[in-house]
Amino acid sequence: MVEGSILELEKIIIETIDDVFIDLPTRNFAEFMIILARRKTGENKIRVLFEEYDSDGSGSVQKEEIKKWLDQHGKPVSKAQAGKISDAMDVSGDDRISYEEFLTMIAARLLVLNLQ
Ligand SMILES: [Ca+2]
Repeated sequence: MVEGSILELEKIIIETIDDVFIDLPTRNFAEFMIILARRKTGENKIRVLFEEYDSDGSGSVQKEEIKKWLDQHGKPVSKAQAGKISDAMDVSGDDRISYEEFLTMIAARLLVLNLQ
């Protein structure tokens, strides 16, 4: 995906993220991300959230970073669960989540929630 379409996807997400209804509590990872992103302030909530996961600043998120983040934020998961979450987002199969893959997951969930 070229940089322009990533920005386009970001824009669509930011425009719709506050409008969808989510049943609480949710066990859906994408919905949990939407809830967390809503609480962020500033222009780009989604990137701020992604950068929290990317604790080593590499530009992509690995399953160990997902586990570490969830453990630190009161949603502890096993290594296997973190692996499942990561595999679900990892469209390209390179074992790391790019920002584009992260956006794609959130956009897909927003679309489903919008259609309900
Ligand atoms: Ca990383």
